[in-house]
Parts: sequence; C-alpha cells; structure tokens
Amino acid sequence: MGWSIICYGIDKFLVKHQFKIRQSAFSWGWLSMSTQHKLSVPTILDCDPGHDDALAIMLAAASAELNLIAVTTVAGNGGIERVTDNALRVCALAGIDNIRIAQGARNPLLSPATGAKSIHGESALDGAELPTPRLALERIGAVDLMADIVSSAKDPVTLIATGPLTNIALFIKMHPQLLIKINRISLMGGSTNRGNWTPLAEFNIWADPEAADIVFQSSINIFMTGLNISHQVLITKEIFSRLRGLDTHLSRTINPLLQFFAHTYDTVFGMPDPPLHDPIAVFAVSHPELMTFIECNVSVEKNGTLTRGATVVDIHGVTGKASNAKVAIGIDVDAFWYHMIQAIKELG
Ligand SMILES: [Ca+2]
Repeated sequence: MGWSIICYGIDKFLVKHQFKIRQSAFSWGWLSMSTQHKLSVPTILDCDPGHDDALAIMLAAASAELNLIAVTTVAGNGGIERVTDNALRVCALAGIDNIRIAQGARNPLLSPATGAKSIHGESALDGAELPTPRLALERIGAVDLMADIVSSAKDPVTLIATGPLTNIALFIKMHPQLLIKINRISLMGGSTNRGNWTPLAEFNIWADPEAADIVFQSSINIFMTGLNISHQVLITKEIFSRLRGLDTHLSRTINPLLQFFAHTYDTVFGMPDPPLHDPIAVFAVSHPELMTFIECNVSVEKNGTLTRGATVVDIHGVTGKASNAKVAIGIDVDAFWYHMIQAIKELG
C-alpha cells in the first residue's frame, strides 16, 4: 500500500493522531488503488496567481493522481482581473487547454482586497512575459462553475484552495446541498506557529478571515498546509540549477518568474531562498503518503486587535474542541521537488 508515516521525532500523542489519519486515508480508498487502477481525483483549483499559484496549476495539471477539471480565481495576490488574466496566461504557457476557468470574488466577504504587490509585483505575476490566453473565460462565475461541476460529477470532487477562501466560503453558504459531494478541501493557509503577512497571520487567511472561519466550521474534510510546512520547501540555488537544467520552453519562463519571487522574498522577509507555498496543497492530494498530518481543531481569529487572521491550531488538544482539520506537520521535501520538477518537465 505504500503508506508510510514520517514521525519527525514527535511524541506519542501526535503518533496516535497520525494513525487516525492513516485509517481515514484507507477508508476513503485513497491508497487502496493498485498502479493498474490509478486514482484520478476530480479536482477544482481555486487560486490567485501569484507565482506559487502558477506552479500549483502546473503540478495539478501534470499529476496523474488528479483530474484537474477547472481553475477558479479569487482576488488575493492581485485584483480579480489581474489574477484571472494570469491564470489564463499560465495555462497558455504550460499548454493546459482541457480545463474550464472562471472568475470569482472581487473582494473578501467583509473587507476590501489589498493585493500583495510587495511579493508578486504589479501584475501579481511579475518577472517574465507570459503568452496571450488561449482558453476563453467561462460566462458563469467561479461559485456557479463549482456548483455546476460538483452537481454533475459522478464522483466526489476535491477542492484545492491556494488563495483567500472567499469563493469556497460562498460556495458552502450558497450550495449546502452539494457539500456531501465534496470529499475534501486541501488548502494552503495559516500555520501551526507564526505568520508572514502579520506577525501571527498568514496572507491567505489574513486576507479573508471570515471566509476561512466558514470553511473551517463547515464540517468538510479539510487538509491544511501552512507556513510551518511551506517554509521547509525552499527554492534553493540547487533547485534553480535543476530548473535551468531542464532547458525547456516552460522552465526558461519559470526561472525568471521565480527569480523575481526570490528577490522580493529576500527584500521583504530576508529569505533569499523563498518558500514555494501553494503547490504543496496540490501535493497533499496527489501524494498524501509523502506528508504527515495530525487531526486537531483549527479556529480562525477574526476579532483580535493584533492577531486578526491567525490560525489557532490546537496541536495538543488543550481546548477540548473537536478536531475539524488534518494539519500538515511533515513533508518529504526531496520527493516534493522531484514531483514538482517532473511536472514542469512533462508539461514542456
Ligand atoms: Ca496563492
């Protein structure tokens, strides 16, 4: 079956909870498929491209374990028109032409969109010239497209979220009858420790804490990958060298995009080797056996005067609140990069 638990020296409490995850994984049938019957999970990726979102789209499109049906966009790293145009251009760049793309929320539920120019630049995806879009944008919006796909899907659908959770929260509130057909949400957001956009809040959750709160309280099967994991997955000089070594049309464009990202990350956070956050939420679906999760309660701070948008992750179960998420606490970094670079290679 190939399921292996990587404990990273954590105590028996965590091991006990990981075991629960392992059992859940088997009961969902993730890992019961032989290589002759490879699981292909119907997937919608909701994102705000964004450099790391761009690579998340590529990993999702190239992963045989996923059937990427649609990409939906949400205001986050840039305004909604920017990130939607970026999603379309990324698909053109990577030769992804068999999916649907729809534009989603222009603003978070209660607050205005702010963007993240200091990290992603004016276009939200600065650093390289991207090709003209080839796919046409859907006439319906992101939430309607999600409902259309989920209601007509034969199998339960997985949602991967790599931006603020506005679209997902709206889907949950507008289509409660469809939630039974969502088998999981794998999201990049929050952290088990500190933040990045504020000292205690990670950008995606900080950008729309009310939406994140709706998602975490939805009773949907949630996989959370936060900064505690993504800050282990760094775009090092060695990774840049491997990308250059591919010497494909795609790698030659990705390289300056990620160089831009590395430069801003160094300027803003003093991290010359920037973390590649978003594709890990894809990896959590395609290769859960290469990550470690614990079940625990995650609450979102909506009212803190200093801590709005912080994820309060109850790793030690001290609150007595029921578990509502599987929170990533470990990843096989080398295996992640193998699959990420392989995806770029396959897309050409
Ligand atoms: Ca993102």
